Amino acid sequence: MGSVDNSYSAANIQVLEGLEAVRKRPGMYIGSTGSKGLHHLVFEIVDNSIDEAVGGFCDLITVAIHQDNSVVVSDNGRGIPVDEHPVKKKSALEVIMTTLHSGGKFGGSGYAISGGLHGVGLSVVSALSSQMTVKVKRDGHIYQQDYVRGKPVTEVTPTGATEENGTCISFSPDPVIFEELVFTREIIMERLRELSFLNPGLKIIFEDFRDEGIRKEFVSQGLTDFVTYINKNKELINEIPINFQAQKDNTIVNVAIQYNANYNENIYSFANNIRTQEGGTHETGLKNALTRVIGDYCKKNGFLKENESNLLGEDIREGIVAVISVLVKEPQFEGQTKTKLGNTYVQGVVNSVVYEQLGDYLNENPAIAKKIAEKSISAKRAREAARKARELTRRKSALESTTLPGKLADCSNSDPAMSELFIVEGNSAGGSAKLGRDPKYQAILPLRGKILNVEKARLDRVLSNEEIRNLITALGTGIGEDFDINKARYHKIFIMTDADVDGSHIRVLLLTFFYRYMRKLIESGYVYIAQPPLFGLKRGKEIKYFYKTTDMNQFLAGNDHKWSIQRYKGLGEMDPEQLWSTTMDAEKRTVLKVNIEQAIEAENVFSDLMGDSVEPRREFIQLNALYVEQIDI
Ligand code: 0RA
Repeated sequence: MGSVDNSYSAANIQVLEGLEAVRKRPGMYIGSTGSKGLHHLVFEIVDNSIDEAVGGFCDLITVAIHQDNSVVVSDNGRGIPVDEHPVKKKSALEVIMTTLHSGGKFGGSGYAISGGLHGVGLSVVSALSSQMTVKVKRDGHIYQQDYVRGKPVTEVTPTGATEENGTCISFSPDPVIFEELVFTREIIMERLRELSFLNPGLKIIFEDFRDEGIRKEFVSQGLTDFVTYINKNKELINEIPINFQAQKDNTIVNVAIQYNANYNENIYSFANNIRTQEGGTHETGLKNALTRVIGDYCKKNGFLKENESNLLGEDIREGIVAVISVLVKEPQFEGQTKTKLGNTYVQGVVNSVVYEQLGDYLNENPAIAKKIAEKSISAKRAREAARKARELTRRKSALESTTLPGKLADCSNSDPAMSELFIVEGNSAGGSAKLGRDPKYQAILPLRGKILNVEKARLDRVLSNEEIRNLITALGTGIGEDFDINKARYHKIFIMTDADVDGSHIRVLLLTFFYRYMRKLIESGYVYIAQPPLFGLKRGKEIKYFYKTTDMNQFLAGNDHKWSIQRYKGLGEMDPEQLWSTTMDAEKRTVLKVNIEQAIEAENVFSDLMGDSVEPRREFIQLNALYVEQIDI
């Protein structure tokens, strides 16, 4: 072990000032100090390992969350260089770990990740960690250096010999900085799965040693596996995904497309392995080319008459699942969340690549081309028919309706920021909730049974469903393209369902509906899952509530007899006072905020449940009948 170096030079002081700035305004570097920022720490390190993989130097990455909530990311890349930096006269490792914006590779693939909030540099992770250790395997040795809040507390020390190469970084997020210290398994798994789809052949192992623990290996054959994954259990138009890649103007373009028989469009775009949530030039290029090439095909092959109006983009995108991934030399990320690719020339590159390659594909695969053409034409006809029907009936749509649904027990408060809506499964639990709530700021909307399966319906049918119309009117936001978050009547929306299979089913349905038609609601952090207790332990007048089986077992182990166990299967088993004190009272309740990753996960579960094949649905129900308390979406 080395010792703390007390002789700081001018250069050191500058370094410390840089890292002080990171600690003073962490949000500037990682977006927030909540859950999102917390997870950025992991992704920053993983992105560095991914860079090694993109360059062809690494084929294995492991991410582990430990019981103390520290995270270890290791890879078999080249290892961070440790030799002396010619100017700074210090190990390159120390320079990289302590200097702001020194992550830039001195080599590598040339497609280094430098976008959005990623690419801020390892020094930022170090500065925001109460403890960090880096081990490097390189040049026959293992080297190690430790840091505390960004400052090295040891020299770069050789600790042993090895023939291998690689980097292993462990860190603990600093509790002084972060409001949220607990990593969410799903958020990390979702990103790792995505990275494995984007980097074929790369193996990514995920381990979580907390709670019951989990280990998962992600490895894929590329974007074709990505679209197949999104489409799993759906009825397909083309079984084998359409897939092509090309390199043009220093830009690598990779696209996979698979149509399903449903009506939604799912386009995911990535630039340099970063999900471009806000789209950008690559996505625009893809959409324009798709519309043009399928439109041309339909005209040329008689699916569309010469005098007929053209297909719109939305027509040819009905039922599409497409992923586009581009590697760009100097990516520019723009937009509110820096997730919009800005490089203008990329649009032309993608447009011409997709037009040519997909054009060839359609000509070479007439049977599939025919199915896609017919699906697009049928979407166009449905769109035109729906418009005519609207014009004819002039029926007030849910969007315009201003009278609140009769089933809604609204709150008296009119400030949305102070108002909460509980969407409650079943009329009887709805009744308890109405009696138990604080009517000043809590509104109750009971739902009768299951809501409509939105996966299988076009917007006009979604809107004709009464339960959904009630929900939309109660929320006040409108839906789809007319959605306006500023009109939300509540800033906290709780899904409150029974702790059984039906309950989780309804929760998944609602999340899917929000994800599909009111995504901003989730992105704005307005959607929550209420957490009713699973068990009540009674001893005389005393009652203790438990939300996890493990917690209750632990309690019982330490407090042996005399407690009688009550298991709450449904909300209806609790009286209004119990429902209030355990689940609704803002002072006492624990709630789960839904983030977009969880919603996507729900959407996947949803496909399992509501998709076209029966088997996964049965599996889900069997599994969850046994482990209902473990589902936490
Ligand atoms: C700087 C330069 C080189 C590699 C890396 C950093 C590097 C960083 C991380 C972070 C996690 N894993 C990593 N692997 C490598 C290039 C090294 C060379 O040119 O040999």
